[in-house]
Formats: sequence, C-alpha cells, structure tokens
Amino acid sequence: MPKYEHHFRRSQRAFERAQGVLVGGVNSPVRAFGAVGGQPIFIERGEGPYLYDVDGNRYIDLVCSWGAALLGHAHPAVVSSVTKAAADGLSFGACCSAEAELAEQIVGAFPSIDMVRLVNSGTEAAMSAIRLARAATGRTKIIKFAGCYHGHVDSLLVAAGSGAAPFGAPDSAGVPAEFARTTLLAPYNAPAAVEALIREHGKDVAGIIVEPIAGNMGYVEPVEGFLSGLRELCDKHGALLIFDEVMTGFRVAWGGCQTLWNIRPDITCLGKVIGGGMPLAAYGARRELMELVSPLGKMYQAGTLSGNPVAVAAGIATLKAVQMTPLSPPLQRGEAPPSPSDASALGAFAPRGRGVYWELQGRSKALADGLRAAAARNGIAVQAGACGGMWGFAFSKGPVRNFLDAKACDHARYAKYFHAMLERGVFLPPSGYEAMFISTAHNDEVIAEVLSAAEESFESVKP
Ligand code: KE4
Repeated sequence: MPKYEHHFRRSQRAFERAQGVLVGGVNSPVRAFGAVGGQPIFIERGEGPYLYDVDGNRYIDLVCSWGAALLGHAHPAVVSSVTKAAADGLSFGACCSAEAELAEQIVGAFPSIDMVRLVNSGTEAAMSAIRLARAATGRTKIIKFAGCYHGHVDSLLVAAGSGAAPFGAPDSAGVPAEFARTTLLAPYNAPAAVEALIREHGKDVAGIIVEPIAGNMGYVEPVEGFLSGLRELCDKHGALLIFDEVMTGFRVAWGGCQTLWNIRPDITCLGKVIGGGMPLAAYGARRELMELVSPLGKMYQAGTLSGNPVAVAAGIATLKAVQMTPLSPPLQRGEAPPSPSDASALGAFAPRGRGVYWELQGRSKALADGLRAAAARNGIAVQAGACGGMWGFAFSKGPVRNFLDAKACDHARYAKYFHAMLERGVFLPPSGYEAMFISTAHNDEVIAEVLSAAEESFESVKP
C-alpha cells in the first residue's frame, strides 16, 4: 500500500486555533493524540468506511466514532431521516411518537428489557443505571472493574479505562473521596475477587456494573464463567447486575453480548449505535425496576434533549437499516462465523434472514487473524480478538485479561504503529486503551487494504 505523502498543515492550523478556546484543543481527551504523540487530525467528512481530513488525506476508519457508526459514515438512509426530522424542528421538550418507536426496537432486541429511558450519552445511561440499582435495593456500594469505563460518572471514575487510562490518572481530580468510597474495585475476569468483595460488603452492594466485553482497556473478552459468575453472585446476594452495553449493544449482535451468551442482566446501558452517531443513549430493565424511575417512581432522572426527534430519527434509521439486512443467530463462544458464501444458507433462519453480524464477525476476525499473522512474520507478539463489529489487538506476548495486563502492553510500540498506519491511510484509535471497530461498509476490499498497510507498518516498527 503506497505510503501517502501526507501533510497535515491544515490540521495543525485548526489545532492551534482550537487550543486557544477548547481545553487541549479537544472536546474529549482521547482525541488529542496524547497517548500516541503528534497532533490530532481534523476531519472534514466521512463516507462509508472512510474519513477525509481537512488536508484531503483519506483514511480507512477503524474508530467508527467509537463504535457508533455501525453502518459507516453518512449512510443515505440515516442522513435522509435526520434531514427530514430536522426540517420539522430540532427539539420541542415535549413528547414525540418516534421516541416510542425507537424504544420498541430496543425492547424487541433485548429480552431483558421491558422499558427504557432515552438519555443523551453513555455517561448519563451509566449514572442513571447505578442510581436505579441503589434506588431498587436501598444499598449504596457499586462494584466496578479496573480498566472498565462507564463514562465520566463521578463515582465510577475510579481506575477507569479509555481516555483516563493513558494519562496515568485513572482516578479523576474533583471526585470527593466520599464518592469514590462508594465504589468497590475488582480486577476484570476475576470472579473470586468479586466474591471476596461481596462477602465483605454483601448487604451494602447495590450492583455490579461490567462491560461484557471490555473495550476501554484495549479489547478484552470475558473468560469462560466470568459473566455467569457475576449473575450468580448477584442472585445470591440481592445485588443487581448492570451490563454496560453502550459499546457492545447492537454491535456484537442485535441483542448485544447478553443475547450472544444468554446471560440476563438486571439493567442494561446502551448508546453509540442506537444514536447512529447522534447524542443518544439509553438504560433499560424489566418493568418493575423501570417503574421506580420518575414520573412513576421516586428515582429522579431527566433531560432537556432526551429523546429529541433528530437523534431518535438517526437511531431508528440505523436500526431499521440493520434489520433490513439479514441479522445473525447468536454465535456460540469460539464458533467460527460461516464464510460469506454460507450467507445464502442464512435465509433459512428468522424471517429477516440473519447474516449482518456474521459478516461483521467474519471481517473483524479476518482483521484480528491477519494482524496477528503479519506481526508474527515480523517477530512481533500481538494478541488479537474479534466479536461482531468490534475487535482489537495489543502488543503483548501473553493474553490480556485485565487492566494490569493492558497496562503492561507495549504502548510505545502501539504509538509508533498508530502513526505508521496513519501514514498509510488507516485511522486506528489514538490510544492502546481502546477497542477497534468496523462497519457494514468495510467490505472485503477495505479489509485487504488494512491488512496490506498492517504488514508494512509492522515491518516499520519491528524490533
Ligand atoms: P459517552 O458518555 O462518552 O457517550 O459514553 C461513555 C461510555 C460508557 N460506557 C462504555 C462502555 C463506553 O465505551 C463509553 C464511552 N466510550 C469511549 C470510547 N472508549 C468514548 C470516547 C471518548 O471518551 O471520547
């Protein structure tokens, strides 16, 4: 793949201007390239699997707006729905029928959810979910996992992953110790540690919040029995299990990890894909829990723009577009997706046919396997994995199972690799503490282009 003669002059000027009025020149820390060095690129537009920066450089996008762009950028059906909704007014602070339509799509996909509340960000969804767990149980403590990130909720900014991790400040300034004390910390994939915490705090643990696939300390899959073990512990001790599927919902499968692996959380957080790139997230649960939320119950939660018609239009159009393609039956752990040639056989499944998540899984698995092989050919150890449209890799000799493993990865080499790929027209997450994504627009040709750039990039960073 030819190394572009990239230049970033306009991005540099844009960054200088932004630094004058925006903190660090960004509106979310990870975008500042602090973890990989260099200056951030400024995007002018996106189209399908591509991003185009203000200097005219084209990139294959493996960030996909941190997972939101399941259909790729500027999908015609989504753009026309948003344009039409916007032409009728942007927000009214009053009810619109479309809100129930999106909620019905969510309820239809997640058997654990009878009712939802739409909010504006994953942070709001997680904050409301833990408030609901406390309201439902009358308890105060929440167990979270080091390296997991649930947005910048005060009490959950403890050993947080994602943008907090690379700055060596997983605990945030400004969060009173009293808040942090309501959060109990366990290593990811360590059910025994959770059991010990619950044994010590049992009657005061309101809930356990977990990313069912951790995407904020790189890409870290749950080991066999980890999630089901959390379910059992919650049942035994009267705590509520909260799946933060902001990243995995509608991305790894139509019904997220919980339908892939048939584990039923009490509360689910969703975001990203359900907003199709617009600010929209949600939390949901069985009816008896959700009826504790105002105006029906005593747990207050509200939002000026919650469920606004434009964001909801983007979400409905996104989910409808996915539903119109064949979906996929839940892949069993370790089950290889059928090759695309099997897609024709998929029609035998549910009326809609089922294939889009198999296709995503097949392509993200091709990326993970291809990168691992290309790295090995260059004497570099890489761990890689994939699930549906989510995948990731890390420069590590051994498996990455928790935050300690993630921090021990070779982040310096990742930074070099990031820039080597950027020069070859591939945009990776600007931090080794992130997962990667593809969209339905990333066809086999795009995957081949990424693997070609990967081969050259591993050559350029090999020891
Ligand atoms: P937002 O508040 O950023 O919409 O969502 C917070 C959140 C909650 N739960 C999970 C599992 C998440 O991954 C996120 C946000 N993800 C990061 C990317 N790892 C957002 C990127 C950023 O912070 O700029």
